[in-house]
Formats: sequence, structure tokens, C-alpha cells
Amino acid sequence: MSNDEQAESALGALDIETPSWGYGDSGTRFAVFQQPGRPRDVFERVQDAAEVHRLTGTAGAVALHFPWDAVDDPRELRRCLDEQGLRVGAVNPNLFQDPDYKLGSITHPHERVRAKAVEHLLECVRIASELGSTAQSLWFADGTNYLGQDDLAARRRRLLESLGEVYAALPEEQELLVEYKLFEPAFYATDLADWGSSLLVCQRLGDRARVLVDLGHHAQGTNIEQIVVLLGSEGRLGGFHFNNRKYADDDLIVGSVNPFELFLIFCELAAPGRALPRLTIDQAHNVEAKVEAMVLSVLNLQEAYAKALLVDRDALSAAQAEADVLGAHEVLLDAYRTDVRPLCARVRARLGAFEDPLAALRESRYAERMADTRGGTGAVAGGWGR
Ligand code: RM4
Ligand code: MN
Ligand code: MN
Repeated sequence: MSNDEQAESALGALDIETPSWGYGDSGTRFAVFQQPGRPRDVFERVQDAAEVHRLTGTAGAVALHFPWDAVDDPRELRRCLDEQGLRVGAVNPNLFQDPDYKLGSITHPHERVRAKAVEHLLECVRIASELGSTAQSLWFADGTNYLGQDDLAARRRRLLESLGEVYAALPEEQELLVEYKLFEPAFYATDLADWGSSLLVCQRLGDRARVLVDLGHHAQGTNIEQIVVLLGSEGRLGGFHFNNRKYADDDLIVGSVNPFELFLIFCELAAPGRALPRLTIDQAHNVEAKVEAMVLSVLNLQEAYAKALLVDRDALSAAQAEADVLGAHEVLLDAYRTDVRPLCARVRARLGAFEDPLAALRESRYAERMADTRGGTGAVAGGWGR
């Protein structure tokens, strides 16, 4: 197979999870903006996810968030996913909205609150089993705002203890993905602030605990592609939450602010001998149309991956071996400058999707049809809008 054929076949196998919570109402710290046609429940969120997959051919799974996506009978949700031609992605517990968690969840100073948090995590393990999901994706809002507010070492002990309980209850087919975030909502000391803090926890827990990298969760200027290499070489890179940011955890469309960084990340994710980890979009589209934003996000991921697949790895290794600093750099730039849009369009068509998914979305009038059937604005349950 030629390099191009190889790239084409790898690109066709790209598999992105879109987030149920990215379809519902969301907002800034200041307001939640309601959009006409927004899904009113998890079944309609799944319907939107299916539309994104139909258009792009590359978004075959949907990540779920509980209790936002809670239903009386999980079998009904499983059936709905099947009917829509989607798989269930990671299950994301929610330990950041209940007033009990104001001072933390699994690190909270009070035993009662920690027990409640652990019980929710265990419930999510059960839900995942019922839905056939293979991952718990954990993000904790835990941390402190003022020095002296709580004992940092004790918080670390509580965290390990609580997660130890959850890990022990995890069935074979599920893994724990442990996300970290430097800042927000705690601003003095976040309990899992960086990849190192998460990695240490994962190493204590066991092989099925791995780190999840969210692109909005680092200090400015952090070299994410190097984190991919470090975690990858320890076998601990569990997954990615894609989005883009300018300043903080902005959750903008992936690749919209810094497409070059996204390309560099994919260069490491797709390096020879590496298997792609779980790839999920984690975004909140506050001012842009949601389905359209998700489609564009998938397209940006396809293009970044395609460019990374076109890197001439032999030429790169040769230049590196000869200490040809700018020669090696040029190999990367060559791939980055390639117009991969025709390649991506070809692959999408082969997958039974659309050469131009955004045009197809507009022509189908999906947004208008949903606004008609689902109604206009007004807060709905499940998600930030509730
Ligand atoms: C957090 C984090 C989590 C996501 C929530 C909604 O900042 O990225 O992954 O579930 O936001
Ligand atoms: Mn995230
Ligand atoms: Mn985030």
C-alpha cells in the first residue's frame, strides 16, 4: 500500500465520540443561552449525535453524562442508540452540581458527602454495565480556593481511598479515565491539577486506570503533544477531550483557534506503533448552532488526523538522525501545508457520508425541522440549562 492509501484507510477508521451534553443548552458563567430546536431529552440528544455521524461518517459513538442523561429504563436508551446506529461511549458521572459538593466530592472533609459521591460513581458503573459502555470518564471539580482551607495531604488520601473503592467495583470490561484540570472551579489548589497528579493516582489504582487529557485544562503554553508521548510511553494515555481555547477552558470548536497545535497533537497520537486512544469531543457551543458546530468539529479532527497521517515518517527519521534541525521541521510543515480536503471528502463518501457535510446539513434543513418539532426556546432538563 502506498503512503496515501494507508492514510486513506486509517482515516476511514477514525472514530470520534460526541458528547450528549454538547447538544443541549449551555452557557457561560453569566448566562445560559437557549437555542430553538435544542433537544429536550437524552433521546433527542442521541438523535442529534446520529445526524452528526450521518453527515461525517466518523462520529459513531456518543458519550453520556449522568444524571443529565438519566432515564427510567436504560434498556430503552440502549435501544434508541441501536436504532440510531450509534454506540455508547464513555459514561461521565456528574459530581459538580449538587450543593453538597461545594467543598468537594470524593475529597470532601465530611464522610457523608464522600460516601454520597462514591455511591454516585458506583451507580454510574452499574449504568455503564447496563448500557454496554466500557469506560467511566471522571472529572472532579474538587479543590480549594484559599490556602489553609483544607489539609491538602488529607484531601489526597480521601481521593485515593474513594477511587480505590470505585476501582474495586469496576467490571473487567470497564476502565477508569481520570481527567485533570489546573484551574476552575477551584482556583487555589485543584485536587487533580495536572497529568502527573492523575498518573500517580492511576498507577496506584491499577492497569485499567488511565489519564484523560482535555485540551482546555492546562496552563497557557503547555506542550500537549509531549504529554501524549509521556503518557503513551507508560501505557497510560486513556483518552482525549477535544476542544479549543484562547484563554481558559473555553470549550470552543476544536481546531478553531489553533489548528497547528491540533496537527502536532495528532502527529504524536498517530506516530508509528501507537494505537489511538478514546477520542471524544468535549465542547459547549454557546453562540454557534450546535449540530453545525459539532459537524465542523469532526471535520477539523478528520483534517488534523489526515495531515498527521501524511507526515513522511522515513524522511522525518532520516533528518532527525542527521541532526538536520530545519529539515526535520520542514517535513512536518510539508504535511501541515497539504490541502487534505479532497482526501477527507473522498473518505467520507466511501463511508457513505457526505463530501461536504456542512452544505448537506444546511440543505437538509435539519435545524429548521428540529425547531419546528421540538419547539422554540425555554429551559429543558438535562445539562447546563436545567
Ligand atoms: C469539565 C470537564 C468535564 C466535563 C464538564 C462538563 O470542565 O471538562 O470533562 O464533563 O466540564
Ligand atoms: Mn473534559
Ligand atoms: Mn473542561
